[in-house]
Amino acid sequence: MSEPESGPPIARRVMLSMLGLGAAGIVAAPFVQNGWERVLGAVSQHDPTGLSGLLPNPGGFRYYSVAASVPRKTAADYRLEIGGLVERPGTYTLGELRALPQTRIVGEARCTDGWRVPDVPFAGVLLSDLLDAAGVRAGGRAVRFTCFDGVYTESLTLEQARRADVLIALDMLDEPLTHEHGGPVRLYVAPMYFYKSAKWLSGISVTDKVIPGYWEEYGYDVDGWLDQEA
Ligand SMILES: Nc1nc2c(c(=O)[nH]1)N[C@H]1C(S)=C(S)[C@@H](COP(=O)(O)O)O[C@H]1N2
Ligand SMILES: [Mo]
Repeated sequence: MSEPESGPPIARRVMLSMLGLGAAGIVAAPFVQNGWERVLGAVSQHDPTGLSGLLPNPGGFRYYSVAASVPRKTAADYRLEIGGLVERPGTYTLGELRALPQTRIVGEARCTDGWRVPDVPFAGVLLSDLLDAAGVRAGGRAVRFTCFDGVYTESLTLEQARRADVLIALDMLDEPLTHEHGGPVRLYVAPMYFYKSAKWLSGISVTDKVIPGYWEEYGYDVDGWLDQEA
């Protein structure tokens, strides 16, 4: 696991320009409660805009978002699209996802920034069930995930995506996923670092090869296994 030396340059410019905005910028930023934490340099590699992780810190989590603002989606307007190299592309509502067989996994949430939360329950639909329902076509080798924050992306090989510990999670901590934790639907890749668990999931696309995700473009491993730390 290699950490990037510095955050993405564009995001850093955004952060600096936000500091210049002062109170107006802070009020406009939905995730920010305290400006001082950023000023003191408490900006993580995963949080280059400085917009997240500043809320009260329940149970050791930090809330991360690389997007400055994320629309809220409810059962009424949430949709998950599945497409790419599949026989039957389709769209699921939240109700349709809830109606499918649910799997509960208790795992660790471990960020490369150094924090970890053990024994976190996640529940939802096995990604493998959705892939089977869609019917992966012969050339399918990998899965690409997109998010309704409009920015974040992730990827898994098809073999990884079909594991029994990879969930399209609807619940976290035995409650419906909160907006801050990526609700109403996030990916949960139990055997990998938490950056693989894309929040605000809106798209699943089967591809012919792995397309590196957001952090992977900045040097993170596509294979983010927890048991192979550097
Ligand atoms: N859409 C989206 N998903 C994301 C991220 C993000 O910035 N945007 N950050 C990732 C990282 S680095 C971590 S550690 C976890 C943090 O999840 P949490 O905010 O629920 O604690 O979400 C992952 N999924
Ligand atoms: Mo992370």
